[in-house]
Amino acid sequence: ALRKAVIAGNWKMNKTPAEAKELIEGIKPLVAGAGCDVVVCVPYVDLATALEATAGTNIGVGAENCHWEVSGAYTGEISANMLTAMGVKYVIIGHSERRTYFGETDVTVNKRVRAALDSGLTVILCVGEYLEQREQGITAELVAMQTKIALQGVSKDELSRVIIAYEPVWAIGTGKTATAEQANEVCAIIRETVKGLYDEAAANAMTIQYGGSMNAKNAAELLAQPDVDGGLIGGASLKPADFAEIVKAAT
Ligand code: 3PY
Repeated sequence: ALRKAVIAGNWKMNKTPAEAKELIEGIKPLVAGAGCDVVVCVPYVDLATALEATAGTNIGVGAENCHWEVSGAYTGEISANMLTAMGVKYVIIGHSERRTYFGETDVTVNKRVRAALDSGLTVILCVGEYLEQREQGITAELVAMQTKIALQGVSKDELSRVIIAYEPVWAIGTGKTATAEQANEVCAIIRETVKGLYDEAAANAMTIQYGGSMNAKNAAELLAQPDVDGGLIGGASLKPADFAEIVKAAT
């Protein structure tokens, strides 16, 4: 790949703090000295443990979502400022599970992206189509639209803190992976969209990950694609040896 890869684990709703510590201790020695950036995105309750366990290592810590207000009457929500105050550096925004099960829309995704950037976080912005949309032939338009709306009000300078993850929803947690060519095709469409919104330099500098059942077996082929700059890793990020294998494939 042309850009430095970013491999980020998305733990989803898995691991207690004690289990998080054990998992990170398992990952640490296996990814030390990695040639790509390594991130673990963990449940809110695991953040303190993850930050402590990764201190002084090459592993960055991220949350899996954040709210768009700084504070207020939003029972159950966590603000971006709360995350940066803890030392968290990354946040996933707009994962398809948030969009599908928790009613998030392109508009709320944009608000969260704005808040995250305002508070200094690096955003891992997820976009991707459902199977019906792919079959209907609207993947390119849909993913371009998701990207445009999510980046509304984001300046060119701020783009250095935006990573986009292309996650075809039909490949998430299903064991189905997009072929390397399919993944590259849509990552390239996202890059074209960024070029249209900003310019060629911004598009060339943008880290665009593939996500959706990336694992130790298929990572090398996906990561060898010119427009795939890393991965957002679901299930395989919960297994140190598999996660490390993916990190190695990205190096
Ligand atoms: C998956 O690999 O299933 C993911 O959703 C990664 O975010």
